[in-house]
Amino acid sequence: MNIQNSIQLFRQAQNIFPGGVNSPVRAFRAVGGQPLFIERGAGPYLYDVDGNRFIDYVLSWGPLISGHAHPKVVEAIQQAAFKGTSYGAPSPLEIELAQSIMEFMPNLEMLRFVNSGTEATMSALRLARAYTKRDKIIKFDGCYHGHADMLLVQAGSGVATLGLPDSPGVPAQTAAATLVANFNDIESVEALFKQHPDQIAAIIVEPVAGNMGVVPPVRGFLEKLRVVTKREGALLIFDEVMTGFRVHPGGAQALYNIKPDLTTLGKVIGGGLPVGAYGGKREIMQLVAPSGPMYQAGTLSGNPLAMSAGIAALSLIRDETVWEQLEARARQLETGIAFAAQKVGVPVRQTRVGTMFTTFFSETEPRDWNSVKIADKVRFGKFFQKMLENGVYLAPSQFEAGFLSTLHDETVIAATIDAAEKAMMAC
Ligand code: HOZ
Repeated sequence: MNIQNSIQLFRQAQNIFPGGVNSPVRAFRAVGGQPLFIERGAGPYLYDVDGNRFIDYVLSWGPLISGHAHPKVVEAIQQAAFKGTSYGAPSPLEIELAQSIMEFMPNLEMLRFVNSGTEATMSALRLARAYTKRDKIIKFDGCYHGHADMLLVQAGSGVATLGLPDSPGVPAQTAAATLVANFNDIESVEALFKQHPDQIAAIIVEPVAGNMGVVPPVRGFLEKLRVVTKREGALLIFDEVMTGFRVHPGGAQALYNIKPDLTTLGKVIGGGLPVGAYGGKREIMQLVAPSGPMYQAGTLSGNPLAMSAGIAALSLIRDETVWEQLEARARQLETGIAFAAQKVGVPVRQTRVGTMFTTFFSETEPRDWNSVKIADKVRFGKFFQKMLENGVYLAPSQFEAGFLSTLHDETVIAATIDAAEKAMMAC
C-alpha cells in the first residue's frame, strides 16, 4: 500500500504536535506503523491522502451512525453556517435538539449542552458533589470518561493503550478522591462504600464499557449499582458518551431499563461536531448556575452548527427499521469475524452490544480490565495492519470499540469478513 503522502505529513506533524497527533491513540503506537492522514470520508469509507480507500469502523470514535458526510447533516451545517457560526446567546436550535434527545432518553428531565464528553463528565461529577455535599467518587478500572484530572485514574482508552494508568500533573489530592472498583464486580463497589461511609458522591460508569474494548455488563451488575447508590445516598451517573444511540436508540439506560440520576453524552448528539451534554433529574439539574450555585459555563455551548448537525443526525435514526437493520448488520459482522477466527484457528473473544464491537485476541472471557488487559496486543497489531492492507480501518488499539453505520450494508460487511479471514491467516 502506498502511503508516501501520509509519511511526509507525519514527518512534518511530529515537529508541530506532541507525537505528531492531536489525540494520543491516533499515533498508532499500539499497532506499529504510522497514522494515515485522511483526506475525506464518504458513507462507510475513509480516503487517505494517498488515495487509499478503507471501510471505516472508527467513525470518528462512534458518532457517525449515518456514515461520513451524510447529505442531510452536511446540508444542515451549511444552512446554519450561513446564519453565523456562534452567537454566545440562546437560539431556538438548542431547544429543538434538547427535545429530540429527551424523546430518545426520557430520563433527562433537564440538560445542559457543553462542548465535549470530557466537559460533560467533569460537570456531571461537580454537580454530583454539589448535590450530595460529598467529595469522593467511584469509577471503574479500565473505564474512560475523558481527561479531567479526577478521571485520569486507572483509566481506559489511550491511557490504557499507552500503559499509563494515571497521569503526571494530576494532583495527588484530586486522585485520592477518585476510588476505583472493578467493572462487573459489585463486591468491590460495596467494599468502597464500607471503607468510605457517607463520603461518596457518585458512581460514574460506562454502562457497556467501550474504552477497554467492548465489555458488556454481566446480568444484574447495573441493577445492583442502582440499588447500592440509592441505599448509600450517592448518585448514579451513566456515561453514555459512547453507548448513547449506539446500543439502543435510548442508550444503555433503555436497553437495560435502569434510571440513572445523571447521564453524560458526547459527539453523537452533534452528528460528529464538537458537542456534549449532561442531564438528568430536574431536582439535581436545578443546582446548575444560574438556577443554582454550581458553576459551569461555555461560550460555544449550544453553538448553532453543532445543534443543527445534531438535529439532522438524530432525525435520521428515529425510524425503528433503521435500528433493526443496524442490529442485523452488526450481528452479521460479529458472527462473521468469530467464524473466520475459528476457521483459521486464532483464539478470539468477539464482543458486541448493538453497534459497538471488539475482537479480543484472547481466550479469556472479557469481564473487566484484568481479564481484558491480557489480550495478545502483538497479534492485534498484526491483525490491524493486515486489515488496513485489505482495506479495513479499525481503531488502532485493542482497547477501543468498533462501530457500524447505517451505510455498512451487507456487501461492505461481507468484504470486511473476507478481509478479517485473510488478516487472521497472516497473524
Ligand atoms: N480516546 C478516544 C477514543 N476512546 C480517541 C479520541 C481520538 O483520538 O479522536
